[in-house]
Amino acid sequence: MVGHPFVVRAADGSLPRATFDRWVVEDHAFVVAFRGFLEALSEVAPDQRARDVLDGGLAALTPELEMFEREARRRGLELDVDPAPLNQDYSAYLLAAARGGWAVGITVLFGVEKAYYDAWASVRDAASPGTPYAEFIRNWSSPEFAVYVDQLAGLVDREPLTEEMRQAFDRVVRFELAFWDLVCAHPE
Ligand code: MP5
Repeated sequence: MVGHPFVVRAADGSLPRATFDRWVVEDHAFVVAFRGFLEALSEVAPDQRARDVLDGGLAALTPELEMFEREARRRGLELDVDPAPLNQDYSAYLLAAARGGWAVGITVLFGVEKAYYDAWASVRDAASPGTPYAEFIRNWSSPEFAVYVDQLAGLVDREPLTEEMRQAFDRVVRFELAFWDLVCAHPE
């Protein structure tokens, strides 16, 4: 994932403006849908410890959505658009995973967040000090976010590993790669 052209080019500053614009619009729609996934997962959380970790994740979504809205205003982007079919498929998969029970749902949540931690930590490590993506880098590669991802890993590790969990994790990885592909493959 960290070798994907989106991540590599965000880090070296060569990402076309239109590609990042498309990512802002699609990812904003993803995060709006993702909130529904987190709420559905909270409902099947097995105990208070799990609910507390998920509550932290839900609370972080308000400032995160504001960050997307600020960036969209700066870039003159319309956020109220129909998400691409792949983005809708990913969101539908997340909701289905939450309804499929806690073990699969928490595995999916861990995969989604770990993907962004690894990607943005890799951008952070290679980007120049003047990077236009500083706010996004901070959002997903801060020490606080690393702690959240570790807490999610801890919740996954409490569950006996099943084939369904492995399959769910693999699906998340493939959706994440397809998401980067989607935003890179726009007409110039
Ligand atoms: C995340 C995201 C991280 N924003 N977009 C995609 C496609 N994958 C993962 O989730 P969150 O809720 O923004 O931390």
